[in-house]
Amino acid sequence: MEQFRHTSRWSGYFLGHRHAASRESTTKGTPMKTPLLVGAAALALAAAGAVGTPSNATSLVPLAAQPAVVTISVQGDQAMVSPSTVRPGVVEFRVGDTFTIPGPEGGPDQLSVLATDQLDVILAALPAVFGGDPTDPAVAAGAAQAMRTIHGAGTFYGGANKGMSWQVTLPAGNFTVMGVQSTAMGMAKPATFTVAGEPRQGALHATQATVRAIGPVGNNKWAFTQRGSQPIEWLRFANSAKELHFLDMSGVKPSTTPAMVRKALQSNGNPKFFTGQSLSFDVISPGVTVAIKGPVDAGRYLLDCFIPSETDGMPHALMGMWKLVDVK
Ligand SMILES: [Cu+2]
Repeated sequence: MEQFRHTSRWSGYFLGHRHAASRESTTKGTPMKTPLLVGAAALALAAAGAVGTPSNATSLVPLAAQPAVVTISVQGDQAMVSPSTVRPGVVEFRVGDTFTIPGPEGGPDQLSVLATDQLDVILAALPAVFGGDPTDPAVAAGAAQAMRTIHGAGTFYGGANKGMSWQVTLPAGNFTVMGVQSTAMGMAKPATFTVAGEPRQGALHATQATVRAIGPVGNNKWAFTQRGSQPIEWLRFANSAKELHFLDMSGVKPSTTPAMVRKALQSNGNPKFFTGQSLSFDVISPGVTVAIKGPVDAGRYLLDCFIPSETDGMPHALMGMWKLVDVK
């Protein structure tokens, strides 16, 4: 499952520990970590206004409906956020492309946003999430407890790789930006920003498809819908379940079948069906919905999440939280 290590932050931790031996033989922190989709998103960003706003909308949409734009990045080992205060409502986060943090894993290449007044509790619990082999009952129990702690200690509003953008509705309060991929969790020193003042009008950007996490605790599933046959320029990701979830959306060969995925999940092998394309989006809490800026190219994808279950510590994907979908 080496591919998962490259395409997901939290799953990377989990599988990184599980496959510590094989990791030693690979070039640390380098290849395939920059998925094609991320590159495409960056290009779209560079093209700026060309993509975003239909010409007929520019004059009709009042300025108040435009989301606040917040840029998050890393300088040295310090997470950065600008501006430091925004009004409640839809916020568009743009992940800067300036950060590189040295470290065994190459440092965080994903920055995440959360609201918590117990950051120390979350940081202390994180190592147990990635504590090792989940078939070890003690490890699994520790991971489950850690997830219950993390779930209860904050609200997670997503996170994305450098060059990516997403929108989410934020209430008034204090928020933290941090990168947690480095082996020293939270190695990118957290930055904070404040949401305060008169609420802004406006809704999340229109999306052409929705990925939804559903199901009760211990029995999470994915649901996917694409409206019509419009290409996916923006993707909605909603957590309608009861546990924390991240989204891995990895391109797979068109011939990939559920049986092949099932077999891969049960083995330690490196599946051959991945194309190298992927969209990786960090944890959102139950009740949170985000709009992620794509595009997402047409093709077959594997949706998965490797967050340990709050029930028994088993990674969600190993409990059935994966789905093959065809993007038109
Ligand atoms: Cu999950």
